[in-house]
Amino acid sequence: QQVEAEVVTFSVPSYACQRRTTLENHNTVLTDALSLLAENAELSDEDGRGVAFRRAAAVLRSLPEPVTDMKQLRGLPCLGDHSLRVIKDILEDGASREFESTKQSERFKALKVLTGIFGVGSRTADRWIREGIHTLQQLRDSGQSLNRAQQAGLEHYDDLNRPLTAAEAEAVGEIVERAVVSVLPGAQITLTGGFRRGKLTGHDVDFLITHPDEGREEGLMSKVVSWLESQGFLLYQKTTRNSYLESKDGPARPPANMDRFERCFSIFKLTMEERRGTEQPENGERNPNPAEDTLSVGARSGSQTDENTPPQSQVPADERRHRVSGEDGGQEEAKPAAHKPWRAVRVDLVVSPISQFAFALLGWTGSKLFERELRRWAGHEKAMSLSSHALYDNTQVNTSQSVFRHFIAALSFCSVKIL
Ligand code: DGT
Ligand code: MG
Repeated sequence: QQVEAEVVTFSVPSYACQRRTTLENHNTVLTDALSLLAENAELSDEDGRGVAFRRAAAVLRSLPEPVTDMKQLRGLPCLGDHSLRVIKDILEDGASREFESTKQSERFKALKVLTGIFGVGSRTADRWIREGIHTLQQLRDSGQSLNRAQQAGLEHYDDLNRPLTAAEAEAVGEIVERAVVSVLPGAQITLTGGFRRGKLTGHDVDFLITHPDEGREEGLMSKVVSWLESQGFLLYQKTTRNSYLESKDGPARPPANMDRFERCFSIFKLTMEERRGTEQPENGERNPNPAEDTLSVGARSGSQTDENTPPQSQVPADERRHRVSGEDGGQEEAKPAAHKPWRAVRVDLVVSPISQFAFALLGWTGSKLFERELRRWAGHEKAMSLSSHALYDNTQVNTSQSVFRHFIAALSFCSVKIL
């Protein structure tokens, strides 16, 4: 009798925030399939199923080598029946029917194209699809009223769906730095989001701004935005003010996953000069008010609600950047961007008081699953509530700062640098 060939099994901690996951992925076929199914669930308002697929994908992404046999998965956390079925189909039959049919489905393709428009969430996309709109051209021809964000999103669709490089993120960082230093010397900006995690490409550039003296950051965002606007750097911006102190349940205990910092969702105009890192001429030919150009007459601003949700945030970057490729994309591209001397870039600016800076930085570094898992771990394993504003020991009152030190000590096995 032959001894069964030895099967390598893996040991993986339950929470994503307890795992060291590098950018190297040995199981891309499996994780691509699970990520696409997660994206489809999220776009269909099935968040629970979306998270389950994301957790399963994250476990496979953390493995040190390719999975070749279902036996290797024994005892691994976060692999539910549905995910295991998809993995099994791929390992044993070479393909998952569910993955293939979802990927090819007209509805999924339309949801991707439409939610690829900045300012369009899954509910709006779903409504448009029910009205027979599946492509950008059909949307343009439909006479649908678009809010200001969506108009800008449609206008800059190709740019905003093309991945940004780290060099472009750096160029944007220099502009933001110039803006911040001009309006409040001593203020500090920190790159957050995917680029802070070392990703080579991203869908936007995220920054956190603070000042070492508590309170000096108040009013900073509007000045930064005015400076950027006066220099012609903004194609679109929408600022939401800080609502942390005025909310009825804050500052005592903000609900997890909510963030009430003053923030600016924007679209920058990044010219070739900035991308090459050269200085702009003093008297360049910039449009002093380019944001006006993006508005078409009769815009019904506020008639849609998606502006209030974080644009594109439900959709993973890795999928987003391929939106316009393939059959749909080929026909959708309005004009080739090749010879344009600038590109549109999504930029998120967040202002935090220094007292909440560590939490804000942790919260805005991502990834989304990491953040979710960190909060789940804090709640379930440490009886603490973590948000982007504070950390509370659920068993005590008013201990956020000292608790944070314990928490960070406990986190030392993670590759998160806080300050
Ligand atoms: P990408 O797509 O290449 O830009 O990848 P990320 O990881 O930079 O994703 P992004 O820019 O959507 O968000 C950056 C991180 O900031 C994300 O991992 C979690 C956090 N974040 C984003 N939106 C919100 C929000 O509305 N509230 C809070 N608390 N955090 C957010
Ligand atoms: Mg980002």
